[in-house]
Amino acid sequence: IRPEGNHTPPTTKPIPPCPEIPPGLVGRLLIEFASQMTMERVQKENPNVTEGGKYTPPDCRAKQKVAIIIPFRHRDNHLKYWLHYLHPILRRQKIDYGIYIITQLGEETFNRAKLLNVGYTEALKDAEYDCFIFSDVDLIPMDDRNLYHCYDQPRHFAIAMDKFGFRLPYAGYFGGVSGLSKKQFLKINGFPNEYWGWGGEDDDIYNRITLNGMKVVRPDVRIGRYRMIKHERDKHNEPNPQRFNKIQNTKNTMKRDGISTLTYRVLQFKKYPLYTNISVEIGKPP
Ligand code: UD2
Ligand code: MN
Repeated sequence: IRPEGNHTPPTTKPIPPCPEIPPGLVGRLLIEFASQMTMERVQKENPNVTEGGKYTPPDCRAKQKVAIIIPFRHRDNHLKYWLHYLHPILRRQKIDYGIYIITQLGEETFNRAKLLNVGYTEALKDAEYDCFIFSDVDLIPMDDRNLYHCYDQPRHFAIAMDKFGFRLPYAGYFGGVSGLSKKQFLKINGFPNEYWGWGGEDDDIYNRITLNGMKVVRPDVRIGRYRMIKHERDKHNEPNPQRFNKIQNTKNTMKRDGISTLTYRVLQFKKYPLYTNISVEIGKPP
């Protein structure tokens, strides 16, 4: 029995900064899409993810707060796999993060880059993010050493995809998964809003980066490996015939088309257990 009146004050140990290289990583991962996936299962696997798809490492202080932005329409099956694989990876990486699904409402032509601009803007209304990672819903990293945070220069993560034979398809490729700090994103006036349909928007973003005196950094090709869930080209996302012409003009268009001129309407902002969904009207091609 402890003598009364001998109270030790509760010790609130300050938590240390997260280590540069998280100790719990496992390296190469087995990624497959054959087994059935359900949202219930993914929820059970990830009890410590909080409302809206947020997570903060319990045992260390992360340097950055990361918003992960996914452009989306009619890909529910892919989203289940993405959440199933990514939540545990991000947790092992000791990332302080939130997941934002940006759903384009209606059946007008898809516009990936504009949805990403919306994601940037809306995530910042939700919390004070420092870093923005833009990911396709169908891309899963095959190695957890590919750390989902921001770097000194804009980062391209998805450099070695199965569909391209695990190689960079061309030197200026910037598709799939990329990451920019708030400062880097604002320096390029965000992403273009005027690429409707498939293709070119990633090249325009690459041009914005180099034209503004930055350079793209990438992980080692052995680490930046990805699997893409096999799919057909979606309806209402036909290849944009203007893309070849448009990417020649980034220098002129980037000042007048970007985050500074973004307009849209949010119709739903809803926090689910494993992600936040933001459904938006973004208009249609002129
Ligand atoms: C490539 C690039 C992608 C983008 C695109 C051209 C890879 C792996 N990725 O993807 O980053 O540059 O070409 O625009 O090379 N989406 C929907 N619903 C739709 C249409 C698209 O959710 O109806 C989203 C979804 O997150 C998808 C992404 O947009 O992953 C890119 O579209 P995609 O997967 O059809 O294009 P893909 O694989 O050729
Ligand atoms: Mn795809």
